[in-house]
Amino acid sequence: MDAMRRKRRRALRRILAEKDADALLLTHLPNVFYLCGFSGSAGALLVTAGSATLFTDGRYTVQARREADGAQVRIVAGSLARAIGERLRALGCRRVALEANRVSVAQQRLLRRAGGTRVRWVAVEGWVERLRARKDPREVAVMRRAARMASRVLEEVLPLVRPGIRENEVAAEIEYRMRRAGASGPSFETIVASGARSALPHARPSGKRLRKNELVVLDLGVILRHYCSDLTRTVYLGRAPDRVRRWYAAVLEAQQAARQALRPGVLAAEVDRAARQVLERSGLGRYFVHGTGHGLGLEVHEEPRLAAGQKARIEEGFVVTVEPGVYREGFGGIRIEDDVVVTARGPLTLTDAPRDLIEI
Ligand SMILES: [Mn+2]
Repeated sequence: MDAMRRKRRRALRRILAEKDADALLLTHLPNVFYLCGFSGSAGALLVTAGSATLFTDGRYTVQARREADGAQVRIVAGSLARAIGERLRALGCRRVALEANRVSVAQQRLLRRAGGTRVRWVAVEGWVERLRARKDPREVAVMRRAARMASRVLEEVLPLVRPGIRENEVAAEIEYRMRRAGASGPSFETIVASGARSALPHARPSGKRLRKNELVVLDLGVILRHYCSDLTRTVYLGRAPDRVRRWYAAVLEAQQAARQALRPGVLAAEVDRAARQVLERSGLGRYFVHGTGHGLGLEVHEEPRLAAGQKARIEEGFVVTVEPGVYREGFGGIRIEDDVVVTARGPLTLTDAPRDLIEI
C-alpha cells in the first residue's frame, strides 16, 4: 500500500469523525484517484472509518484490480447507485456525505432511492479538495517536470510563431509536441490568440493568420502522470511600440509582486491584491479582468483561487498559477503565467521559460 495515499485516507477519516459522518461517497474522479489511485473514467469510492470500496463497471475490471490501492473493488453490472445502497446498508451507515458540487439532481434521486430510509444524505463540499491543495514532495516533483515540459514545448514552437501561420496551426504544433515529449495530453484547450483576438482571455485558436505588428498570447499546459501544468507567454511580432512595452513591463512587475507574495500564512486575496495594486498604479487596473491565479494539480483549476475576497490561507505545498493580464478591446492582450509552489523558504517557480517580452 502506498504510504502517501494511506496518509490521505487517514486525513479524510479525521474529517469524517469531526463532521460526524459515517461515510463519504466520492464521485468526482480526481478525488477518487487521489485517495485510491484508480484512474478509470467511471466509478465511485465509498470511504468509511474502517473501509474503502471502489465501485466501477466491467470495462475496468483489470485496471481497477491493478490500480486500486487500499480499497476493495466492486465490479458492478447494472446500477452503481444500487450497489452503493446495498453496501451502505451492509455497513450500517446512517449519515452519509456526498459531494454537493459533483452530483446531479438525477444521481441524487437514484442514491436516495438506493440507500433507503435509514440513510441520511448530507451534502458537503471541498473535503478532499482541501487536502489536495497541499501537495506532497512526490507530487511537487511530478509537477515540476510537467511545468518544465510545457516550458520546453513553448520554446520549441516559438520559431514557428511568425507572420503567415494560422493560430490553429500553432496550437496543433504545440499539442503534437506535448505528446511527443511524453505528456498524456494538454491540460486544457491550448490558446493561441493574435492581434485583437488576444484581448479575449480565453480565445479559441481560429483560422486567423498571424500578422506583423500584432500581440500573440500563447497559453498551454500538459498533463504528465495525471498532474497539470499551465504556462502563458506573450509575443510581439515585430518591434514592440512604447505602449506595448509599458504594458508588458507593468504585467511583468505585477506577476513578480504576486509571486513574491506567495508565502505560507498569506490570504489568497492578498496575493491577488499584490498583482492588482501594481496594475492599478500603472492605470491598467480596469483592464485586468480576471483573478490572479488558481490552484493546480490533478485538475487545471482547483483550490485555492487567487482572487479578491478569497479568504483561503496559503500553505506550504500549495501549487498555484500566477497569471495577471491586461486586455483592451481592439488593441490586444498581454498575459504572463507561471506555476509556483509555496515553500517555507518562499515561493519557487516551477515553469522556467524566459519571461521577458519576446519580439519576433
Ligand atoms: Mn491558468
